[in-house]
Amino acid sequence: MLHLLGWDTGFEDQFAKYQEKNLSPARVIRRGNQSYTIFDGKRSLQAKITGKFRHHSNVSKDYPAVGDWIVYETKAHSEIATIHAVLPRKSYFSRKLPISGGRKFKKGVLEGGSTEEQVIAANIDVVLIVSGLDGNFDVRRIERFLTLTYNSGAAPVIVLNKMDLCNKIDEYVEQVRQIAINVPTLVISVEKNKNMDSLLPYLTSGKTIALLGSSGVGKSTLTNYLMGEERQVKQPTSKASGKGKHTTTSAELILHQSGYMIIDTPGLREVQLWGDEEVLKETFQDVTVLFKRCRYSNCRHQTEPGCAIKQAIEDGVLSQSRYESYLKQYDELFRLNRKKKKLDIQLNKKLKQRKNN
Ligand SMILES: Nc1nc2c(ncn2[C@@H]2O[C@H](COP(=O)(O)OP(=O)(O)OP(=O)(O)O)[C@@H](O)[C@H]2O)c(=O)[nH]1
Ligand SMILES: [Zn+2]
Repeated sequence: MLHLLGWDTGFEDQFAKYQEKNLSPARVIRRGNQSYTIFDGKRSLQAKITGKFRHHSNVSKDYPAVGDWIVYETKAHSEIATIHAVLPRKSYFSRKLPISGGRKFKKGVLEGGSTEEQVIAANIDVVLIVSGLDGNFDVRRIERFLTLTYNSGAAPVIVLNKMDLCNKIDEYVEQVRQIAINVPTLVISVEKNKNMDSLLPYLTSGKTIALLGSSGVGKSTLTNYLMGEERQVKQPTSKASGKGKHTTTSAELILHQSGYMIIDTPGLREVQLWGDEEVLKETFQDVTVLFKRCRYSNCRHQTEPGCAIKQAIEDGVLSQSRYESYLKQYDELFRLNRKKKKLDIQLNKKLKQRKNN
């Protein structure tokens, strides 16, 4: 049963030393506020980490994330479990979490504040990098998601969606091929149900899939197409509320009846944001370094005297198109950040509601 959840000989070896202690392996399918929902292939349990675990975990990266294989203990007939360990990850996506204040935008770059790495999803085999073939097609963005995916340890597949809206498909596919020579590239339309079978080779039993891509490319549409109603998991009865029957909640690791899994968490959906932060800082250094040379610290680089940007463009040191490309990404980042704030507010509301239940 476990192998259907992605259990393999690698995890088996890692687990050997716990087996003697009467502990069992399970996979994290949801991360709650104070607890985790874990699934062992037969049933789901609510699990908390032990005090000892907390004591030995120095950084948030050590804590369980959705997709992790954990080692747990439970009493007979109990639906509550304690997590003793997290097995080493095959792959993971993480984000840098601000742990102290002072992080803010300064002249278009994020500066200051300390950050800590938090794992947002683990043990993903295949990442579908979804991109639209409509007006938003951007090969640089695909390149960024490729880098993120390679860094995670998962294998990328590029999914070009909305083929129904495109009459330059060959041209776009060629652009993708040039930045991703050996990466499988699929051309589909979820909405028009075109070429959907091309996904099948990657949706195999025991494999864990995740979707990455910018806003509006069709990630939700594709996830719903693949998973439909399969999100719901039975939740054990809450002792506090004493409700007599199982309640349901939505899993963040969703098991398809044919045997593959999709990880879909708000955190993973926002991976694009951190990618963009990094891009602004790293790839536009030639632009951002100029901001510091403008005469006025609040220079808007339009008609202000002593503007280093204007000067650089006049001198041919900075090209107009390069600067515009920076502005475009800067706008996008702010748009996404506003969206992220909204998401955070919604998430906090949900957490509060859950606490009150
Ligand atoms: N024409 C066309 N539209 C599509 C296709 N797939 C999805 N869409 C539409 O694209 C829009 C955005 O799709 P979503 O699935 O919400 O995109 P998303 O990537 O989840 O976006 P976020 O939730 O913002 O991250 C919706 O209006 C979909 O109906 C397609 O194959 N063709
Ligand atoms: Zn300026």
